[in-house]
Amino acid sequence: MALADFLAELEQLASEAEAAFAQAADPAALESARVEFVGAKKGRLKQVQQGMRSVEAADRPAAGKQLNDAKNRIEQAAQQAQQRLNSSDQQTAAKPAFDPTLPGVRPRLGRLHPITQTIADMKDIMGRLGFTAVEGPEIEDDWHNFQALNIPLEHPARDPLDNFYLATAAGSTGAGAEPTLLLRSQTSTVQIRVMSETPPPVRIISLGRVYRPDTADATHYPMFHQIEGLLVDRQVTMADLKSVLRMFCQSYFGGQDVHIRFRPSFFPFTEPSVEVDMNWQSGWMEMGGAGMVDPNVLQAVGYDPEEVTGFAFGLGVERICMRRHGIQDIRDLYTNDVRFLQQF
Ligand code: FA5
Repeated sequence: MALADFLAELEQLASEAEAAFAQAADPAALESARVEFVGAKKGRLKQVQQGMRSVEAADRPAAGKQLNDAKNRIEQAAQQAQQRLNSSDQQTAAKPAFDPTLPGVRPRLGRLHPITQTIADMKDIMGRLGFTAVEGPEIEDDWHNFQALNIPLEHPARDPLDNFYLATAAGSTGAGAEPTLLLRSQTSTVQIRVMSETPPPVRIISLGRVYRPDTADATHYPMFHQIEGLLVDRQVTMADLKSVLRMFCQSYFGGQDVHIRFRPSFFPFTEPSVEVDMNWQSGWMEMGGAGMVDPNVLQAVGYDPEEVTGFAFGLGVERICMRRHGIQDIRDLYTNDVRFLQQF
């Protein structure tokens, strides 16, 4: 046999063996490739090796060297295949078997902020007392935030130090033809919006953010939430107001030992007016303001004060949430410390 033919046969054998070992996908395929190529008796390598006898004597050393190279290539391919299958075996063994009988694992979801939870509870309780929740804008004009609420131009409640006025297109804060705009300082604005658009009877609540340039301390924050309530009908009395607020507190605080008290006070848009406190630590904490809707306000929205009367209240949502959960400092609600928030 000519040396060139022998070498071609060897090359063909080696590359077929390499391909077969590379494709072996499981131990059985690996074993059958071994038998085919390097089997002790009938392996194809053995057969090619026997063909070396017919190569010219002078060419045999070169043929022998090439035979050894081919053997090495085939052995290496077999070893690599073995290693590949061993490591995929280990990976499969490392994975725990899927057990369809185990209970499912719940995804780790976030949770609602305590203020969002409080607002939902308040809507629920007041809804059961027959109050419909309505929304109002956070950017308000002078009419809804002050004028219609019986707060005249010279009233100290309009002081720029107590309100977040917005610069208008002309760059002023409302002097001249531009309307005065501000971030609403109370949800009482919604009373005016509702009464201007709806004839009596009215029975609504409105919950949302309000803004005041107050210095933050344990019970004050520059942005906070209020729940506003308004009921206008024939013969509504102060006793109705007190009953509704007591029922609300009883329902919201449940079995907790929470007492509320009413103190005479003054608001330009209610007459008489009260402040509502709840007991807190060894004293009292102000919860909100309330009173009978002032006849001037009823008139400003086109209602007849001889026909209808009403009560209104505006309570601080944060303080009520703090009282229920024993939160000592309002700032904890807005620091966004996950360890704090996870408790609710
Ligand atoms: C008012 O805002 C009135 N609009 C309430 C009202 C409505 C009276 C309807 C009559 C009729 P006052 O400014 O007191 O009232 O605020 C009400 C409540 O908001 C306070 O009692 C307190 O609970 C809460 N509050 C006020 N300022 C802050 C603040 N900076 N941070 C947190 N809560 C506050």
